[in-house]
Amino acid sequence: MKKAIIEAPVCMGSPTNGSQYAFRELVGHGLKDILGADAAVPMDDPGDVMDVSRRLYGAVSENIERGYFPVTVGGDHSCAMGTIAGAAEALGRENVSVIYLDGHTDINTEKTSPTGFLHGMPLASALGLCESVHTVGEKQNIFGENIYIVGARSIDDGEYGIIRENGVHLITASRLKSEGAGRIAADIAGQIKTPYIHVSFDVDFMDGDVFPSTGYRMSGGATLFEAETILKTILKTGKVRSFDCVEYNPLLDRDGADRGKLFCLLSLIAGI
Ligand SMILES: [Mn+2]
Repeated sequence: MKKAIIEAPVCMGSPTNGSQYAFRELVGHGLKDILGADAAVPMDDPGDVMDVSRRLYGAVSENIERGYFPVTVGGDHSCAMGTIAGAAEALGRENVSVIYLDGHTDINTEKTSPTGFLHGMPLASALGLCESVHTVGEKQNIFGENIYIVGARSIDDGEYGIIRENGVHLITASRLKSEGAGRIAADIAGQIKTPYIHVSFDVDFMDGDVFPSTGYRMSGGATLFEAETILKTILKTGKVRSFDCVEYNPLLDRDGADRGKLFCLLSLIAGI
């Protein structure tokens, strides 16, 4: 499938600085070749978090409709408000599952968030639980039973209730470790009933020692092998139709070692 890399130059949704440069850094070092992508689309004059998400909504849906596989490179994870809404717009919200690979659950609303940062809210926004000012596309863009959060190990109190009430699947990092990445990924692939999958991959899905170039370094996360196993199995379903890669901070990656790891993982997309 033809691929388009889309820039999400946004870091205002989080308290850290640097992830907004990831697209330029990765594309500058050859991400287009790694992915075999036909296009890399920068975003000029990005504006605020919601402005970026609304433009991503348009860019992702248009690219899918034109037969492209959009790979959105953030930026902080607030951009998933736009990318999930865009996939739902193009494919139909009942047709899309979201596999959310992340050390956090990112399902706070304005009311439950301890910090107020929008990068902790994209899944709540996609479920239609946030205020309209923090909503993109339809009020609700995805159904809870079609969301699979994998690898979380930092979950706020209020998020547990939202996950339960909305039937969201939560596979914590400790479960990933105890059951094994291969089995977890195969289970999810078997459970998914929709024809399409949107993958939202936060690099803090991986352990902070494995991949330190990110805003929130946390222990207990996935190894590179586990990340690779999960991505391979999900991609093999043939259902993945759009992809986000977020929260890589090139300012923290002085020797480019993490960029190399990321290229290894993203190269798996080249084959689809
Ligand atoms: Mn995240």
